[in-house]
Amino acid sequence: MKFFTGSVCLASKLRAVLSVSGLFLLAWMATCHYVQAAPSLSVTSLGIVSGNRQWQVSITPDASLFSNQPAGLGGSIAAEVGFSVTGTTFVSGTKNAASWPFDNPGNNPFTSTVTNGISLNGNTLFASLGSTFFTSATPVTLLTLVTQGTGPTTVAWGGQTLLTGTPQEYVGGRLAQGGQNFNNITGSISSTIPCDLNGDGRVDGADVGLLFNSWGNVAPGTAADKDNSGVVDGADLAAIFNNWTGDVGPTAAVPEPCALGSLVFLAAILGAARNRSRVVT
Ligand SMILES: [Ca+2]
Ligand SMILES: [Ca+2]
Repeated sequence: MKFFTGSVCLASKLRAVLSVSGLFLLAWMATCHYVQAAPSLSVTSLGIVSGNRQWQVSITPDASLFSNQPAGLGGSIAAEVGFSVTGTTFVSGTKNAASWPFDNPGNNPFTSTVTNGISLNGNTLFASLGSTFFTSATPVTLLTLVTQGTGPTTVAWGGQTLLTGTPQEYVGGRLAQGGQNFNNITGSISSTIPCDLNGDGRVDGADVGLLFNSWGNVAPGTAADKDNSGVVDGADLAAIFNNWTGDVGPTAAVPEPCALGSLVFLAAILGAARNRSRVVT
């Protein structure tokens, strides 16, 4: 479904079209843009907290889907999204209950059953939640995810397919707003570790060695110059020690130098689900 960026824009352009000529028509065509109206999902890394990684899942409503309701101009959102983490497991998934108080039923692609709210199972987590009435198109936290350990990993989302029907229909994660379903909500985010100079997922002696190799005056942007002071010195060494992870477990047995940006992460992870998103009003 496509929408104009704004009714003011539409009205003013229509006047231009009606009043004059093709020149205005051309101007209208050049300045009015169609946009894809849809709420969106984003995930950010909150870094390492108490020995585990934390991630924040946020939803941004689309204001063009807001409608006048007794509570004012706005709308609610239903979210049904599966998450998967590579190489480790989920410790917890906690919803932002103030904004998402409703545990909706949703077909869980990982269990092939209908589950309500948040369902955690090892390295997968499924969330089917309904929101309060939003009146602003600003990001609102949906979930805080915690994954086990500090090693490098990737959290991916989406990837749902319908359990029933032939052929099974790929729908990705699903967000519902304004009485419409928006499918194919997919993506992934990979962790980064501050001061991991060789990108092996740990901050340890190898990184200290790299730092000493660059000791002294350096060019701007040198990786070991953590504070961008133009010199690699004790301050940068202190930064490494402040982010020290040492041996972080199983992932440490598989060094992958400089591989954080090139790891092939799982994309097709999630199972299948008949999605039953509904908008809570
Ligand atoms: Ca390292
Ligand atoms: Ca420095």
